[in-house]
Amino acid sequence: MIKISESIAQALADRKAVVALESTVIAHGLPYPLNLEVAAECERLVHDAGAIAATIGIVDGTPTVGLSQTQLQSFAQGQAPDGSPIEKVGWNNLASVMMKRQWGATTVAGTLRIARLAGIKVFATGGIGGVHRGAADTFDISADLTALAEIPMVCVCAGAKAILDLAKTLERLETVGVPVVGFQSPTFPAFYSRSSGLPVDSVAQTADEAAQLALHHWAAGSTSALLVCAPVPEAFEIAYEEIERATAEAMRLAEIAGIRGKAVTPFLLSRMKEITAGKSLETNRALLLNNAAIAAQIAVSLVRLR
Ligand code: PSU
Ligand code: MN
Repeated sequence: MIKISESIAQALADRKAVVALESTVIAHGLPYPLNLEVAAECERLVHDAGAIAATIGIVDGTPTVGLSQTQLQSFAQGQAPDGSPIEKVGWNNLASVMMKRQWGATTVAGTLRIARLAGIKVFATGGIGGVHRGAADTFDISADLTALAEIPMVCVCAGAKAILDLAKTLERLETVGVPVVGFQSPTFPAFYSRSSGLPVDSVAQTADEAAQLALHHWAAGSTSALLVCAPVPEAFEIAYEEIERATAEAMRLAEIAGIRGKAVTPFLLSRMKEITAGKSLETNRALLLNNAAIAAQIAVSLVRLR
């Protein structure tokens, strides 16, 4: 039912380090051609750290682990070869995209599901989805949290996207039993900024420590993910107050435009880009690369420690 590229299948059979990467950030999170460059750079950084990169998406209805260069090109341009748009795929529409033989970019939730089917243990993204601001009225809570609750995977991120309610997102993660681990950080990062000021459950100073935490988490009977949160490198940080102002403005525009459901996150990210005059893109790129490199180190540690 899923297609795994030859080199990734071989790496998994040989119990080598593999890192899963998502495709929604490519198709719906970043503009072309920056998205294509970032996708390639993430894969290269994973390889440089001694692991195999597996970028995941739905190609012509088939969940595909290890997208080819030409497939990545289609995702980056947001269009299947026949010109139809590339769907954003979570848990609610995975089956229909498969059945209708469409192309789909997988979110954190969608990617984790396929990565588990492939037997991958480590995944990297930018920021996870979570509890949206105003969720008390809209009930908008990302399926990423459901996925993290159910799938045993090390998920490396720069916290949850800053457009969310971070305190409520942390509460949900606690409720579903996902350990939130700061990577060399005592606080939960706020995506564009290094700290939200909110405490994490524990701190890992090294990739080995993060891998050890994951092994203990699963040995203790848990079947959920471990969320490893790495702050964006300092040189690319945007001040928290600046991001708060931009977020408020982006949310105001979303309200006026009547944006709902799965269109909310891509809409807000692209308004953030305009409001910050492109600065948010540079930061998004930097944190994606940082997370991919850390995930690869953790994957290598996991293989060695097992
Ligand atoms: N991180 C980024 N950019 C993104 C996303 C994450 O730096 O575009 C995507 C992820 O695929 C995540 C999704 O799963 O946004 C969350 O969307 P929603 O809030 O609609 O569940
Ligand atoms: Mn949502």
